[in-house]
Amino acid sequence: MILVKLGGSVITDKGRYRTFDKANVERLAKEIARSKVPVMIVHGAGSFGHVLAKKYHLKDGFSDEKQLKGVSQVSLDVRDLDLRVLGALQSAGLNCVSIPPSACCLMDDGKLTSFDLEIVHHYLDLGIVPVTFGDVVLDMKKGFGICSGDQLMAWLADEFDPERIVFCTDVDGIFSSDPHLNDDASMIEEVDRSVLARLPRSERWADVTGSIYGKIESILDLAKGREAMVINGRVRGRLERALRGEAVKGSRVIGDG
Ligand code: ATP
Ligand code: IP8
Repeated sequence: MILVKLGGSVITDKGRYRTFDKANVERLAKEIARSKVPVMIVHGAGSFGHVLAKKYHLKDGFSDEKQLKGVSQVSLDVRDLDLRVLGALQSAGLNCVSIPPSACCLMDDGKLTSFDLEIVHHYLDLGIVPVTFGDVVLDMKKGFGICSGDQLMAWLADEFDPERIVFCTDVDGIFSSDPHLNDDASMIEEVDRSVLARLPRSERWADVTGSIYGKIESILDLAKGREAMVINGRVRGRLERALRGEAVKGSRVIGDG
């Protein structure tokens, strides 16, 4: 089984609230279906999650009743996004079901501590593709919090030990600096913790889960003894070839142990 993350930068326009990239998601769905490889899918929240999560300070947990409107709206928005992704996957011929983290996950002080996977196992056994996503989740310490798709990827990788792990973003891989802001940025083919420490920090869009740096941190954690790749999900054919095990342009993340 291959664990795939469709990043928020690939399925939405992260700079514009609730802008779904239908064409790209439909193409990716067809690529996944054509590859005929068993997968489990996680998707990011993109502009359906990060914009309001930032506005209402949801990552910091409960401090004010006014935030509850934000919890409710973000929860609604990410479900809306998830339904659109599921629709594209189903139209491409993949039988899939949604696993909403708000209903089966718990966090403690911002860290995912519980994700009941018995149900996910049963769907996989039936040959149905489970699809989960970055969401607002109950937090035992803070009341609520934001669970990123990257945290879910780490949890699923530990439980299911996938053959390969593929993260799709809107750039070719991990670069020496943000390639959208710096034309001289060069792609780093092999990324380890020392690379993360050297990366200059910048943030183009609201991102409450640590942007690319939070992502590299999560991938370093989950990549122990496993192959994890960051590839460009906006380039036609790249995900399909990666799923088939062909060599594609991208960054390989090498875990600590
Ligand atoms: P989400 O977490 O919402 O699902 P995502 O998985 O698509 O999003 P982002 O967190 O948006 O991924 O990370 C990709 C973005 O990170 C790129 O659009 C790029 O502009 C930005 N970025 C900043 N620094 C770097 C870097 N050193 N290498 C690669 N991308 C970088
Ligand atoms: O897009 C964030 O998940 P991500 C989830 O995978 C929300 O970082 C609700 C902002």
